[in-house]
Amino acid sequence: MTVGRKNNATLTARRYNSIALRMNLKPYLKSRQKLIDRALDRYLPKENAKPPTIHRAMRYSLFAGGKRLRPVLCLAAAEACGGKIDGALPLACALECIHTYSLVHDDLPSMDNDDLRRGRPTCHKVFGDGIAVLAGDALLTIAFEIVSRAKPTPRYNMSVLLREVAVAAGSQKLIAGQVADLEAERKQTSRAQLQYIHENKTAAILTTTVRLGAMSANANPKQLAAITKFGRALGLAFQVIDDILDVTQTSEKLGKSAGKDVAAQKATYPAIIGLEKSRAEAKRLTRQAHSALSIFGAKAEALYGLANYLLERDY
Ligand code: GRG
Repeated sequence: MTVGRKNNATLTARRYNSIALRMNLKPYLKSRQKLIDRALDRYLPKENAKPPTIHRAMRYSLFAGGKRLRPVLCLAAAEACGGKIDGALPLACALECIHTYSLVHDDLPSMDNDDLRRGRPTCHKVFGDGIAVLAGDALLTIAFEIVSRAKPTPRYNMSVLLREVAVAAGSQKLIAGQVADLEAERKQTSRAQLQYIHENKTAAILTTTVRLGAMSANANPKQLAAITKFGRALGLAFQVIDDILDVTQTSEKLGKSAGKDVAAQKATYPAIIGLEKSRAEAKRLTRQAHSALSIFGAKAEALYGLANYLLERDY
């Protein structure tokens, strides 16, 4: 980094820090989560819609108390690019459905075999393996139906939006990351392989989340590139933090089984580079995410605050 760019990043950080101090993130998150929950409730078939079992299972996992970080970030990205949250809402909800599908499938006995998710028994524990597989499938499928409700913008038509979602959820991104993760268990994993897993399993969906928000605001190429940089860095930071929390927190606090990564000999940052270096890496990536926001000025204050919020989770 040149001295000039470094100064620029420091200035941006100072400016945003003073804005972020003024922004009270808790009520902001609460009101956004409410808005997203209401929209998801509208988009999903009712529990008693035929066949009720599948709709109960979909809703059980979708309304289990997730933090809604991806949709909140999608709406904030739309605002950073000068758009309105209404235009981004279907895209935000679609991504939450994909995220929930991935959690339901990840928890299955044939994958991570987990009993606890979002503080309650996992989908397959309540509905059985077959229905949990189908609930995941149905959540993935409905995501595309929800995307089709979005209003395309002059630079991004419906096929661009659909492709963006399909690629992020597909065999070369989210599923690629999950495959690499499964194959890395109980094996020596290099830092480069670990980065591949994190980029695809976690950062790809997070990047698409913010890109879709930007697209709903008809972002120009420079804005979209900056949002993409932000999403990638934040996605990687998020996963490093998640790896740290798995080691340092209790199951009760996490709402999912803690210590599972170590037990399954998973490839994680703390396992490969140690806890202290992992913390430093999470901070470095968050700084990188912050400096990507410099072109947006005050419009990106929520994105800036959200990145800080993720970093400052108690770990
Ligand atoms: C099954 C194709 C397929 C993929 C599974 C989601 C996933 C990939 C694995 C789950 C385990 C994991 C560590 C995923 C990385 C992303 C992550 C940290 C998810 C948890 O996200 P939060 O904390 O969860 O936003 P909530 O419940 O708040 O939405």
